[in-house]
Amino acid sequence: MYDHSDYSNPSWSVLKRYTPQINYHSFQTPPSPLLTQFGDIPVEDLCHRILCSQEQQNCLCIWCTQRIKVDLGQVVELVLVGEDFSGDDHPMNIHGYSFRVVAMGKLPRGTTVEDVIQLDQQGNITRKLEHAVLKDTVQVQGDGYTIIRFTADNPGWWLLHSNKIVQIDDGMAIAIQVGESSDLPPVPENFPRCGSWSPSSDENENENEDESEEESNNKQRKDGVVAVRPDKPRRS
Ligand SMILES: [Cu+2]
Repeated sequence: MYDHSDYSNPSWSVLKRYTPQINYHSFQTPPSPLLTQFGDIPVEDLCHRILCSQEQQNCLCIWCTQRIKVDLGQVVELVLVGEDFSGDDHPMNIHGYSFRVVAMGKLPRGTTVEDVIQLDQQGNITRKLEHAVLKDTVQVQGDGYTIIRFTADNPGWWLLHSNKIVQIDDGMAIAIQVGESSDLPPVPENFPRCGSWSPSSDENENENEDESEEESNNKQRKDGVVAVRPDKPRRS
């Protein structure tokens, strides 16, 4: 996970590690719900580390609907490493599960993922596998690591994200896909569908004249319409 205190003011060409990220990517909200309209998501938006090589991390492969796919019933271990310029801590929250916190540690400034892998390979990280605390949100220290485990027995799409609002809004999140579509109940007939939507300038003007911002927001919620932020660059 990466973060930087000046991430609100970089030029887009130096975004790498200047926006809140997981695995070098900032999560881009998909144009339609992953759970009910997976087939409508452009495949190139569903970024995966295999698609985004080390070299690509330096170009536009930054914003994407990144995911980790796991099998239904698989025991999942995630090693969360705080590797960023700011040294900030990240309160990471998972949806759909509680997890066991099996290890946690604080390391010197400038610690990298590779350092943590090496530490583990040398046997210097001990996992508590009995009576480990059960949580759905846990702090990952800047320049530190937190290791969590859970059994992926709840099929679907679940978000893992920082609970700091500015960090989730700017992309410190990843979707965890558990199982296949066939593991889920079918989407009900006539279930509402939606996609990207932006108001026209005319609609904007009318809204400003006729409604307060709160009224406008309530109207959008009732309509079930979710707008994707138009100012974020998309992968091309
Ligand atoms: Cu959450």
